[in-house]
Amino acid sequence: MIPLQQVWPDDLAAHYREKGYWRGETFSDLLRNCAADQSDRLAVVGEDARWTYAELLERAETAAAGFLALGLKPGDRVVVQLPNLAEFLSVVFGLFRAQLIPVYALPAHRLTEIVHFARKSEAAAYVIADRREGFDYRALARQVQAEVPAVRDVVVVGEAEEFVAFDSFRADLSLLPTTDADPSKVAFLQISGGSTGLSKLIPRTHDDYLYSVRDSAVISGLSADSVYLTALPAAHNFPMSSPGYLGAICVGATVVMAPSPSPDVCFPLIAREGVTITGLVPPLALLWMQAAANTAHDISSLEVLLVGGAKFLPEAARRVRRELNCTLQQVFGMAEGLVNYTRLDDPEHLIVETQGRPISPDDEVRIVDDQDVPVAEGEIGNLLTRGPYTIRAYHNDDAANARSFTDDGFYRTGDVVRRTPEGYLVVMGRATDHINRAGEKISAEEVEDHLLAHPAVFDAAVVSTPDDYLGERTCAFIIPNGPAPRGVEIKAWMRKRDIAEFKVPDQIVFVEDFAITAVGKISRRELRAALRQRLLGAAKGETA
Ligand code: OOB
Repeated sequence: MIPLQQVWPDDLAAHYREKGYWRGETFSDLLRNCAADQSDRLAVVGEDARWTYAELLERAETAAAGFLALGLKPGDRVVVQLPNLAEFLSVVFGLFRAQLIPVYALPAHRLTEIVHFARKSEAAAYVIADRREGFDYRALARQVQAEVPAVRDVVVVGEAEEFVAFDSFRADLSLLPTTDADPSKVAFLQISGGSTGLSKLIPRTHDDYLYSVRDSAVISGLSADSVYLTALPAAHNFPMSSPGYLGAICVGATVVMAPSPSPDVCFPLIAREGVTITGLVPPLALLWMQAAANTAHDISSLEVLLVGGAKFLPEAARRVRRELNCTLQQVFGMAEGLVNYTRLDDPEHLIVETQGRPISPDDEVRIVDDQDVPVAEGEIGNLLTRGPYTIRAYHNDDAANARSFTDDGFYRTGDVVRRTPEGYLVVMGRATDHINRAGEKISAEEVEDHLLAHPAVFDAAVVSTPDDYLGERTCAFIIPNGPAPRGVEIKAWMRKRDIAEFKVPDQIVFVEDFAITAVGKISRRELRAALRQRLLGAAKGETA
């Protein structure tokens, strides 16, 4: 098995420890300490669950024993693909307790993605829910096991059929490791948005991640009286740690798991549970503002709304206080590390017009031109960063690492930003070819690869186009092999490729050629940029 690692230079690691960023605490310590201090307080509310901290700890220990009883060994990787259930927390804290490594997949992922995660992480097990939104994850698990037999165990929250029922786990605590995990070691693998091809795996350590979580909780004003609503998919880095349900657990607050982020589901939960804080991507924030105008539910307990994952335009940001009667906190983060927040007491113009400033005084931010030369202060450039919770490498991916990190360890975020005189970042755009569709990052290259497998497709280039609601949507330019099929046929065919639905192009445009007249070789990036320009000025007639 390829070892998991995340290594910072010794001098920096020593500095991060000395500053108290890295405290030598593990995820298991976090829950154990919280349960010791707040045992009777409500920790988590799910569809049919209301667990105190003591109960969450007990369930996590039972889960840990159950996973180990299957024969899994500390260090084994386990793909977790669960919707927002209370069990999400007992499963992942169980895995942490057993020193197993969660690999976080989204409920929207399908066979192609799960097989990739399982292979790349060398997973030994897969945790799913039985069925959700009309989709049967057990059928998916059968296909995954057929393709990746190393995924020996499938554990199901709900009706297990031939698999192992999570409910059947018994608390044989003698199976639990007696020594603690090493807090400087990798605790879990997060999935990258992916700008080139398939998602990369992001190894995060206990030390680095818990630092970002603890300080996020302070920056977002969480206390034991807070109630955090997990509205976005719990596997995503934003609701996990910015400040997210882990931030809430850090301070002994209550976490409410919402099965869907829609106002229909979330407003009654806010009213019933007295939710004080949540996080949304921009399109959902727009939807919530619209719905708040004529809801019968009392959502006045909401104090803070975090918005991030994609650019929240100032015009929309300005409406939050008035229409939702709460404080907006913009968050610009990435699963690889760096997270920026506007502060709750910032002046209105910073909250509305910027994406915040870094968590840590030791987050190093460089804004450079395409030759990596720093631009003048206030100018627009590419954002590079390193710091106490930003990774130095992806797991097992030399090519991506060579591309994504500078020689002195800065992560190339791919984002184009400028810094205000106050030191706040404004996201201006992006240098890499991914599409940010309502916060879901889609790799142009990955979608093009799928399209090229279609017999009627000679060549394909996928670009983003602006969308009032989603922020961006995908448009695929296709040169057909002969007579052009209909766009809807291509979309239907894409859906059969067992990929997440959000990767199916929103729009398809057939063209005879890419009309690139420049002599010599043109990069895919230049090609996409040229096509995007053409689309922006194009007639609508030829689109499907
Ligand atoms: C969050 O994480 P990822 O890994 O899904 O995506 C990171 C990318 C950033 O590099 C940037 O391109 C974009 O998402 N992004 C934003 C943004 N927040 C993220 N672009 C403009 N404005 C923003 N506020 O998306 C994520 C992780 C932690 C907290 C929040 C978001």
